[in-house]
Amino acid sequence: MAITDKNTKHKVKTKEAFRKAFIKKVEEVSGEDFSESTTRHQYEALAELVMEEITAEWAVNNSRLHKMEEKQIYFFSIEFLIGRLLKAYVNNLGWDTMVEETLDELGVDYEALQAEEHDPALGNGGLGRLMACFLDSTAALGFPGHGNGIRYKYGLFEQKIINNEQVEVADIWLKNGYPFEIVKPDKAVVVKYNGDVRMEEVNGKMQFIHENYDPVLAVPYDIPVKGYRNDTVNSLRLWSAKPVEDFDLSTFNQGHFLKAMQRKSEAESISQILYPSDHGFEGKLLRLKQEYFFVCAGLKRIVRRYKKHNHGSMDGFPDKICIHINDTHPALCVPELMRILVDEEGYDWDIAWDMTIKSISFTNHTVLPEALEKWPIDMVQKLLPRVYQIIEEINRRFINDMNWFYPEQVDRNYSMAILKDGQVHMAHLAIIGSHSVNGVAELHSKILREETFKDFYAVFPDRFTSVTNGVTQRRFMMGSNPGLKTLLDDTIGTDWKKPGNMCSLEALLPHAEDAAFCKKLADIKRANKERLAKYIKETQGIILNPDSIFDVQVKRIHEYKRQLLNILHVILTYNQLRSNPNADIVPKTYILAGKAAPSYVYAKEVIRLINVVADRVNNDPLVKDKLKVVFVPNFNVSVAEIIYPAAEISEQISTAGKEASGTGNMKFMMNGALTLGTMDGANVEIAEAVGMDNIFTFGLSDTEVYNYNTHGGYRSLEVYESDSRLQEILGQLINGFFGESAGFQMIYDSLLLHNDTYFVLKDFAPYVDIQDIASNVYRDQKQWQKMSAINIAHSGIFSSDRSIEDYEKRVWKVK
Ligand code: T68
Repeated sequence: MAITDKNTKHKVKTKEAFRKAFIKKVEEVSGEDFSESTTRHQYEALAELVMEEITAEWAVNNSRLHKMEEKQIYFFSIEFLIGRLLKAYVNNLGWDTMVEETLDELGVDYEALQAEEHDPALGNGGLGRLMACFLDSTAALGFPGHGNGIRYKYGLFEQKIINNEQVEVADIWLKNGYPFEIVKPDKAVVVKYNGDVRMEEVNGKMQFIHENYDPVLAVPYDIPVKGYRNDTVNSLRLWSAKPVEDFDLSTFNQGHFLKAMQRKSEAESISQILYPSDHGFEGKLLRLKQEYFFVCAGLKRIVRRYKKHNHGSMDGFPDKICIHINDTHPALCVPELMRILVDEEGYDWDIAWDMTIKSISFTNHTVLPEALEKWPIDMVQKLLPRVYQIIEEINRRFINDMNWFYPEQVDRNYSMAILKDGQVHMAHLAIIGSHSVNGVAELHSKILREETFKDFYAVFPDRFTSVTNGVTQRRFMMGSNPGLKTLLDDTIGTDWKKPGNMCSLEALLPHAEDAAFCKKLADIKRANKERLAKYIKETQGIILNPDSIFDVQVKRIHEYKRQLLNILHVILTYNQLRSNPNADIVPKTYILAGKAAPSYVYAKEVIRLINVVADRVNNDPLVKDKLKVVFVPNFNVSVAEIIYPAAEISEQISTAGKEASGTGNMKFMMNGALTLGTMDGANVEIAEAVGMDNIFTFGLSDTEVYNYNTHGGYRSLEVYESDSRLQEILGQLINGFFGESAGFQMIYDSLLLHNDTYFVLKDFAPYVDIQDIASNVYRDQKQWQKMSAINIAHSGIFSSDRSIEDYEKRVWKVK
């Protein structure tokens, strides 16, 4: 039942109709009178009403899309970190005021109702969250764009902090069901692993027959992606793995019950877990199965749909379909599409290759060598025998062409091979098989061109482009910071909220000088800080001082992101306060959060250090209200939505050249926090947008880091020996200062014995200086609020609407 008025095409969204429908639905889902209903029932009821409304629109959309009038974009990604959806749907439907008022009148706590939704953690961090922002923007702009990924049974682990250490707990996100997906068993497809490939001549043509394979069923679950107040509803399709038959009956009948069950669980294991590492390549067979799983299943459905529309032919496919691969995890799209075109559709190799390249585009998300995917050749060959043959042929032709065009460069040509050193180099496969390769910020794209993929850039200069990341303001500002949204509406009107129009926030600039406006901005920040303080008090029992600066670093824990630099500075401040408790410092609260990959021992040590320092500092009566440190456990999308609006300083302090873009930096900026960071990733573009007077930058440049790394010349010990502050702090890491059992030898050694790979000590003094400068500016609240307003005013280019428009113009050319 959609809440519709039968006389008009459009839905009636009167409060009265909604109120009636809501009460009725609550009674249906609970089987009780409304007055007896629980928050859970109310959540389920609202979710159902929302879905009924959206699915009606979805059906209309899907039949339009099936006509293939427009070019369609498919995002292939191993992660989609979508976050809670209920409120986003309500807002995108334009139901927000109606729902808020009605629930309020009915005495229903809307916040508590939303908290009933288990936050789906189907991604690690930036890469997966970017996909979710892109889906939101694609729909908001009215483009037909869909996601294709895996429906993991267990999302990213829940992080608990026990005895100051990270403990991982399974995330059973589906335990109470998930109301926003529709399972489509009739659209399931078979994915084939292992087996043998045989050649056979049929009608004078060679055919490749894949036999004796292990089949796995891929079952699609579709989640609607509703555009902001428009009639677009796209789809996020997540695939779940099932055995083709629930039991292998023949095995079962022969009395091998355990064996039959084993087959079942082997199949299901493919979509069981999300790999919890965001920057390390493990090379596990199960991961390779996952990669082929969603690639094969996704392409099958897209091809089937296209052929249905195109009278059974794949001709013209690249004019109607864009396959966008999010990092290299879906790079098997290249040989798989070739396999379909050549083996199944009978195209000549060259034509198929041309179609494949025209269809596929590739985004790279990191330059860290340890994250680059390289699969052992024998593993790929065994698991995917036919796909591997195709990779071999792609590689053979590529090297042949290279040697033909560049006969004098055989070494370089070989270095670009897909197959070398016994491995399949997935980035090479992705570059060779795409018409477009992009980095995610200007600096990152420059590093790709000049360092990481320099040889490819020399050969395919036109293939390389750059699209700076963006984030959806609808979730990370309008949704999570309603106070700010209203202030902006009241100050400059509501046009800035139209999709694709966030740059009109620049109209705010003249108001940055206006004391009354700045006062309101400060009041909103204050309220958001109190909201976060309340959350932290309730969940952790720590009491924060809302008059202190809220200095925030929230992101995955990684050496290159340098949470260590942050905490060393905290220890310095603590030492200063211990020697002079009356020092005139601006009170400060350091808030950190983030998960470490379970196998990343060093990152877990950093988490332990932060928590140990927090314990010590927060319980020392000497520091009073001047210094607090909080590590917020289990950072995820919903926690993030409370933290960003409350932040005043956004810590973006990665070693220059290492953070491809960062997207948290953008979320902070739109909420009025000032960036304190290195000239890395998109920080560079934030600095350009706001001007150097409105950002706090410090530290080595990417070129300086590069030069040290290539020519040497950095000795961390020298820095240590010349800075007594560092001597004291590093001493405290190992001399029992933080308690007998709280030594941090591993961290100490990395900084001094192993020459500090990420230049923490080198950047320490400039970091301390810039922190002091920021604190001093904060004393001048007028100045601070002005800078904050300027940051908000220039944040429009960091909307993912802008990113999608750039992709549209530079890569997909949908229009
Ligand atoms: C991030 N990468 C970048 N990777 O680090 C960040 N990796 O700078 C950028 O803003 C963001 O991508 C979006 O472009 C990741 O988040 C992963 O999560 C990841 C996951 C699995 C394997 C490798």
